[in-house]
Amino acid sequence: MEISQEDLASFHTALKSSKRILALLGAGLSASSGLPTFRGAGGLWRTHDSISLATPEAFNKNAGLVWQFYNYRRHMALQAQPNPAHYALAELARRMPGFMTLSQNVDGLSQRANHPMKQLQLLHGTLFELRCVDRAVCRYSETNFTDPVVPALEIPTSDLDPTSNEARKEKGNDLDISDVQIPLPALKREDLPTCPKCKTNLLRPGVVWFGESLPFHVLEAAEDFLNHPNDIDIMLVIGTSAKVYPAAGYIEKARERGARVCVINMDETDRPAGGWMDGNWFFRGDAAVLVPKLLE
Ligand code: BV8
Repeated sequence: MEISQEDLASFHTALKSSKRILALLGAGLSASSGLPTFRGAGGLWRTHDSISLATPEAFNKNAGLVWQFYNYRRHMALQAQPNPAHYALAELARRMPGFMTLSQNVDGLSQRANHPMKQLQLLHGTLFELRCVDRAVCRYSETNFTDPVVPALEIPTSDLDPTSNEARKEKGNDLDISDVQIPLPALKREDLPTCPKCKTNLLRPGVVWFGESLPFHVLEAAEDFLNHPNDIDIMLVIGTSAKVYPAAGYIEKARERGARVCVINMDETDRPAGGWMDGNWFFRGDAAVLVPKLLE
């Protein structure tokens, strides 16, 4: 996908004189690392209806199913590698103290690309933190990369992993994640991760589900960045359909602080709500290819 040299030059000119940049990252950033997006071809939402799985109600109703979903995503994320876009964003953070990343992604790839953590806000948490399901009575949480998270969640090797080469060879590149049935043996509650502190409640993935508030410290850090006396020069919107709130709302907030918006997206039609202003940029293509070019 060729991008206009004129647009690239104008972006580079703006980047050179920028002091404060905000980035909103979505699943499209990790697509080239082999992780399916939520809405795109083979996306998780289109097949596993992860909206219905990514809720406290689903967990209360069928924790085994929800754990199979998240254990599978942990497995895939651990198999994946950060791509050049993850590294380019981490590099920008190191050279620009006024750069802040707001990531909707829970896959841990920005962290593994050594993105400075004080400039990385995980809006929707991470697959690799587990916490007690009943925060009102037990504050236990842990960082956890065990795969599978418990033996009962072991994914049989027979199950084609859509990101594996064998799977792609087998099904061709249009393999859809729905070709992979997460094994759904009925799991007993005692098979699932249990809180080692209160010893009664289950552990849950440390992600933000629909209907749950984003972590307070993250909301505060994002507000502090937006409320800084100096304006924001550029708002980078990378690989996101910008449909989930309050995450998507940060684009408009940055615009109100003077930001010019730069969208990097595979799909020409995926533009943030609120109209398209002069001075914005839209670069259509793979974030893993475009982001390093833009931030060099
Ligand atoms: C809250 C963690 C209140 C879990 C996720 C109406 C208006 C406003 C809000 C709402 C509303 N109705 C309901 C709500 C609230 C709801 C919401 O926004 N719903 C949506 C469906 C409308 N929001 C919430 O519930 C939030 N909480 O509001 O709380 C509150 C306050 C106080 C007290 C109590 C409650 C919490 C939302 C967080 C949900 N958790 N993730 C998990 O991951 O399992 S959301 C999850 O989905 C992701 O984190 C991400 O945010 C979203 C998916 O979006 P994308 O990342 O953009 O992915 P998508 O597939 O959609 O798009 C990929 C894009 O990449 C595409 O554009 C594609 O073209 C592009 N692409 C593909 N390949 C590439 C590429 N681009 C570049 N290169 C490529 N190679």
